[in-house]
Amino acid sequence: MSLDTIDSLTDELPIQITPYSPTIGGEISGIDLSQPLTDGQVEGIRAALLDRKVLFFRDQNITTEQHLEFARNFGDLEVHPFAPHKDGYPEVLAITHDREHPGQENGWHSDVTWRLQPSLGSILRCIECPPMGGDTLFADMYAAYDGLPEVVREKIEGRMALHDFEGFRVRLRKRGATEAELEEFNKTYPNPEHPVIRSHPETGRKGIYVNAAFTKHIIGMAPEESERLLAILYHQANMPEYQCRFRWAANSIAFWDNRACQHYAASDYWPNNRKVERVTVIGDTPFYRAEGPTTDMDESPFRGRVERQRVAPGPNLFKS
Ligand SMILES: O=C(O)CCC(=O)C(=O)O
Ligand SMILES: [Fe+2]
Repeated sequence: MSLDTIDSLTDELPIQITPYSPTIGGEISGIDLSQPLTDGQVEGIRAALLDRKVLFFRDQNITTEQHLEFARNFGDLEVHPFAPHKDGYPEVLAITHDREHPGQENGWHSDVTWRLQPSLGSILRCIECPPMGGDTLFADMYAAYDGLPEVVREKIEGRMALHDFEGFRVRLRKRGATEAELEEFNKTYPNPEHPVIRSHPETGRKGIYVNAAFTKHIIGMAPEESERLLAILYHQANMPEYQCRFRWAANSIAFWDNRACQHYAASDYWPNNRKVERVTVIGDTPFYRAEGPTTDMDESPFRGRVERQRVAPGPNLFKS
């Protein structure tokens, strides 16, 4: 869907969308999230999210209740079993970093892919912002998929990969969790298998759905081959052509589609404080469908080295 058609979707708008890059990111203006939204506004935001993969809002001085209310427009809310939440609000993840607790979300990932049903999206609000640094980067996983050479796609289409919450296990141990408690978590959150390439349930588009934080290996593949292909797939998120970058201010909000993009919080602001709060909308079971539109552009806008990169040892699969 083009940005122009989003405007004409409803009579309740206008909302304005300022794109951040050719395929990902858009800043929304003309909406006050402290007020209940009309159905038209919700539909407009949903359509913009599907097109842009991540939306940004500025100067939204809202309460925690209003943050939750906004998120509920898009589905039921998730309670994170491991990460700390805001006092009295189990559905609000509190992510606070300071001199004693440096930022640690600086790895490309899609949220909670260790769940059987990973989230639809997350709505992150900035409470306290460092004077500089602490940006969040987002990478378009459709574009990253579209940019893969045919020889790589052939090896991974239809494959499944195993996901695990290992990073949280390490943190839980540090916080003093016993092995018996960890065993309970392992039982409650058994390792899911998700498609390496996921079809988006609403747009039908295919995107890379493995991430360096939670994916372990590709099922049914020799370990070296799995490692090599995962290295190629993870590297796609690193390419600036597929990214946009968000500079936070207090009361800024980012709303990302966790099914279509990955994110990375730059940890370059220590020893300053950075405080954000996240509300997460529950998603569905990921699936793969062979057919599907690969791009909504006449031609890929990405040219040059992005098509010739070498990212793993061995033959360069990006060279045709
Ligand atoms: O702090 C951020 O900008 C993002 C952290 C993160 O990975 C998340 O909220 O899911
Ligand atoms: Fe995240």
